[in-house]
Amino acid sequence: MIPDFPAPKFVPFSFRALPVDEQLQRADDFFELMNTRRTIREYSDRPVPFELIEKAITTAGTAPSGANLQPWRFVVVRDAEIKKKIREAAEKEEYESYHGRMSEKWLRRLAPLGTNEDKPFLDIAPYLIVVFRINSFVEDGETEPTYYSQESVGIAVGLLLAALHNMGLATLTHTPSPMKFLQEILGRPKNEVPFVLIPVGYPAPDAKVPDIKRKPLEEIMEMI
Ligand code: IYR
Repeated sequence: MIPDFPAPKFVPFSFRALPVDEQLQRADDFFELMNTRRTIREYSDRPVPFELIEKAITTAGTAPSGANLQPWRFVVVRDAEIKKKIREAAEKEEYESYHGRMSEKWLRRLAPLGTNEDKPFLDIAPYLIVVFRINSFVEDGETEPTYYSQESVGIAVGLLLAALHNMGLATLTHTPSPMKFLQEILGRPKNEVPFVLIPVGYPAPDAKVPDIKRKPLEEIMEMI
């Protein structure tokens, strides 16, 4: 090992082994919970306690990450004016996407979901969580890259969605393309790359979701 590298430091890990029947029960309960999650595109403006958002982001921050660099930033937007700016900019990009940038194959795949360039959820949902991926950082005057940041941030977003769903909140993973306007509107530095925009709130009382199915286990798992 190179002499001036930091020495690893270990602490005991406290592990509580669960009886198998409790493992099975928890496995069922968690699946049942997650199986009720749906992407929601119609929101109520009913306010959401901010503590819930903080707890969800704290949970997302438990995700594993490359070299433990935790290359994520969660920008929470509650301000109505900023939400409106984001909606306008997103709808402008989405108009271009739906009217020429997306291929016919892509549009055909989206047709069953009923999406289009109108994004009312961007100013109706009480919060937008804009997730940024930190691709480099400066320490002691030196620029360093982060590692596996796509994977790391993807995992953190998965935990965030699960945490919010567990709290009884609805979410949508929205990826307006290109997303550079988010960096500008939210005043983020260049090393923070927009990753996904997540409206959070309660579903509108009359919200509908597309009639789509999840692949069964046999289709997604291979046992060898
Ligand atoms: N970003 C666009 C288009 C879109 C793309 C995919 I892939 C989706 O699964 C859903 C939508 C939009 O948000 O409408």
